[in-house]
Amino acid sequence: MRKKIIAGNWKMNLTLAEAVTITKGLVSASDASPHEVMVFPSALHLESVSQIARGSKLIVGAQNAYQSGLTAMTGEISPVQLAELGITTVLVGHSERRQFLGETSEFDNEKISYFLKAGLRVVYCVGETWAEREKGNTFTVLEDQIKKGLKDITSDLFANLVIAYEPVWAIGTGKVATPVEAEEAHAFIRKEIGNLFVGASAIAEKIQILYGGSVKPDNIKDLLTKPNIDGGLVGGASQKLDSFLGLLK
Ligand code: G2H
Repeated sequence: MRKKIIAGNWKMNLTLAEAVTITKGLVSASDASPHEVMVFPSALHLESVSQIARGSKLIVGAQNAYQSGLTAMTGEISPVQLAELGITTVLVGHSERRQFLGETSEFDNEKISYFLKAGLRVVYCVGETWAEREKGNTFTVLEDQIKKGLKDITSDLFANLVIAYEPVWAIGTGKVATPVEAEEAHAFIRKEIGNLFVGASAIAEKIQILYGGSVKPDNIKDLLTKPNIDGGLVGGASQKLDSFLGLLK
């Protein structure tokens, strides 16, 4: 039985005061929730947010990190520095980073491999654009992102991997994939992971696959009733305390 994850991706939103307020409100709700609850604040807020979450079940993750120990890499964050704050989870391959910062699945593969070997838990984001979906290429794109992003990841590392399916056309647009569309993509992703190497199908059954893209308190329930949808990676609706609590409910 896969545990559900409700994760808030705060992106480059929220002031420090807002992030602190939401985090304080989430601590007891996370402790009471049967689900795993995560937040991904701005890197500048990680220290304050993780201090508030310390000792609770609320998981604080980084939106990005660089695949190296301490080194000359301007503007980036090492897992070593994340570890100092007790941060053990990191997002990789969000479509905003693919679209606007040129991240590729090959580059993400370097990150995933390094982070998993360093003991971090990775949430790897995949998803097609509207143009790709319209051309009937959704599954080809997902297959490519899975095969390239997870290339040479060994079976022992999969326990710390979570996938987030985020159709780019549904991100922050108010358009949500229907539960049927999302389930179809999730089932496909699980099958693709099962095809990665001999013995991978048992591993694929255990992987949590989250849906992301305009998830709200009023549509999350229908999405989560689908057998292959194991939670949500939520942007906008995670950035207000009431709304985040509504998602958990
Ligand atoms: C997708 C999602 C969070 P939103 O990017 O990762 O954002 O819920 O605002 O569409």
